[in-house]
Amino acid sequence: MTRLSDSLVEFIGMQLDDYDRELLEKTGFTLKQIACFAAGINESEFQNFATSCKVAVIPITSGKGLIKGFSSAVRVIINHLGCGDVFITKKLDVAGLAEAVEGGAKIIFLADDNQFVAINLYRRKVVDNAEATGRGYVVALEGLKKGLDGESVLVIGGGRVGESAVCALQERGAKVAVFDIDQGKVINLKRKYEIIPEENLDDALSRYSVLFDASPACGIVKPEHIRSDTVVAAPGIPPGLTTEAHLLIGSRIIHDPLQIGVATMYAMALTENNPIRR
Ligand code: 2YJ
Repeated sequence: MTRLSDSLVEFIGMQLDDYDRELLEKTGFTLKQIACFAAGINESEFQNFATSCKVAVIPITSGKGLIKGFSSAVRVIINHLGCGDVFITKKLDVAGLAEAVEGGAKIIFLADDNQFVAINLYRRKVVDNAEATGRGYVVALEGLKKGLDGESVLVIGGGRVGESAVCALQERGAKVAVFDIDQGKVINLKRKYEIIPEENLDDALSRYSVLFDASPACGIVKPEHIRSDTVVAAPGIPPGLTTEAHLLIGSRIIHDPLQIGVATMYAMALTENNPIRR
């Protein structure tokens, strides 16, 4: 899993309105709508839950330590979705957790270098960023492509985000192929889902125009793979496109470091529903 960096998160708060406008132009959905669709709730239900729900973000120093701007980016994203009652704990780690609970938080957000979770303390529900990111980006891809039913989609990367995407893509009627440099991950996914395993990435990229890039590799999607109808959902950090491929694809790509994942975590943590699982 790629660790986020200060520079990736520092401007998220300042640019969130522009980000949301661009998302709407590309996908037809706002960030809130993407989160709600991914979590399986409607916007008014979301609003009802959100107004009565205090949220705390707890900075965590373990591993490589704090990422400057990470907690405030998470806070601003949740604020942007309509929750006015979000605070970052002044204390860190365990003391921060105690402060969050004593301060009446119903949902807490916390991340170390390996895992990023939202926990609804009242419902005893844990939402993992990887699962939420996969589900949120599938909704964004659906908007970008104007529907995924019957579409063939290549998922690059069979890790936690990739698996969540496979599951959500199949729920939306897509035919899903998976490539991972570690073919063992593809074999494991094939045991659980009806996927088409791909062994050669270059060859696969020449045949698919709907791509879900859940891999941390860069420079794998090249200009020759980009067709006029190619669309890409790229939650992986960095995105797998070369600079030239990125220029060619123009606005037919969704990529952000945190926004869709955090928004979807929040919506999933608020609701009682669990998205359909196998
Ligand atoms: O609290 C802090 O400032 C840090 N402990 C944040 C650590 C953030 N964690 C990561 O960057 C992980 N690799 C998970 C990020 C998942 C984003 N898709």
